[in-house]
Amino acid sequence: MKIIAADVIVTSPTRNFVTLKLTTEDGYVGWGDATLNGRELAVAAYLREHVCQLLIDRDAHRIEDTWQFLYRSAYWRRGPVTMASIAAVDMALWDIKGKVAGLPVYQLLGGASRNALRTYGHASGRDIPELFDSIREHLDLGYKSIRVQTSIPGVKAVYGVAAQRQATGERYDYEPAGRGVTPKEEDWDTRAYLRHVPRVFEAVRNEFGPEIPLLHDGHHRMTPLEAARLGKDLEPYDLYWLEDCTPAENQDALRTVRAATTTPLAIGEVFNTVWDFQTLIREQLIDYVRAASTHFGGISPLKKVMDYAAQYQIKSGFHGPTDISPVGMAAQVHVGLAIHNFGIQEYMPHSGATNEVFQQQIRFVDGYLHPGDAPGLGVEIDEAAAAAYPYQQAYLPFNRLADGTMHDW
Ligand code: EZ4
Ligand code: CO
Repeated sequence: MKIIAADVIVTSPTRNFVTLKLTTEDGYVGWGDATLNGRELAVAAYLREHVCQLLIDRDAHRIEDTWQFLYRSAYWRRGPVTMASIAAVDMALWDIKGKVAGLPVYQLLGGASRNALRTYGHASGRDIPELFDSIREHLDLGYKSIRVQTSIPGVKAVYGVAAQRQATGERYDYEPAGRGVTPKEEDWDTRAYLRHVPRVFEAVRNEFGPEIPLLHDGHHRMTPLEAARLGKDLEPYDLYWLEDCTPAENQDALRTVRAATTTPLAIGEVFNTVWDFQTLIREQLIDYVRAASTHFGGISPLKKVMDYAAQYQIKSGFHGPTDISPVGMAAQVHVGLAIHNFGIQEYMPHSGATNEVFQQQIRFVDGYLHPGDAPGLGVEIDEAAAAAYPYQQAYLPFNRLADGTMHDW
């Protein structure tokens, strides 16, 4: 079954998305997500200039061989631009195979291992009362597990606080990337952060009790020793996980954190191959794999890394921000439904405009997600709607310390 067309669609309904469309000779269409927040056009060019023409006349059924061809024939391996491009091809081919078989992709991956995926939502506040309101709102929406982020006294802007004003005056909400021609500068103070966060979790436990699974994202900003201290200080509050406590390029750092604390650790939203997880999984330095289908080369490698992690009782916690398109989200929800070692799925709904462009089957009911039973991934793009939202330049913010030094954001 030959591929006869490969097209890249860049659209910006609320935020930018890059989508690959593959068409076969018998009229099947498959969709893949290649969105890389703040660097979207690099992936679009990689696909348009270097990949699309290689897909014409290939057999759409050969998913694994096409993945290996794109990975190995480039010679230059890995990296977010390459792996988001390969991810889009992989997803689109799984979408086509499901449509040809008349089955949702999770059935092709072994069938459902559970009824639906439990999720966590993002609660946040500029202060404790605003945080409590946000937690209550998320519980009312059905979420059973809650990520907690707050402003830090003395820090003007910090990642993950929805009500905070961006430099443009808009609310942050779920989307940290700000539209405009330059990235926005924010500030950071690790000592203030380490003092404040345990007090926040103490207040949340006092108000909401011991049962709700609570999560927190350190967003790569701590040293190993600082992360070890935060993990220890948070132990009384029984976190479900502490995420990205250190920049995980230095994997030895995790041994220091691991030796110091029993707070569970989740890492890997910026990872793009199984090699990035090899040491962390083999040495059991993490508890949750934070990869996202879109940035990890697609459905095929996500299934493989989870099968490897299963040997060590390490579970999934796939990255699910709104910069993963509905296609990428569907792809990892199919994987999460099929694998035995599913942990939890991060989830926040896409905007109305995004849902107008991406017509999805995904169901969020009482805090649980299901990808639906449409053949393939279950997402179709309305290309006319997509064309009405042209690309708009946007950048993630960055941090500088009080003395002007660049710091991880
Ligand atoms: O900042 O995806 O856990 N979630 C996160 C995300 C990332 C964004 C960057 O584009 O850390 O919100
Ligand atoms: Co994160």
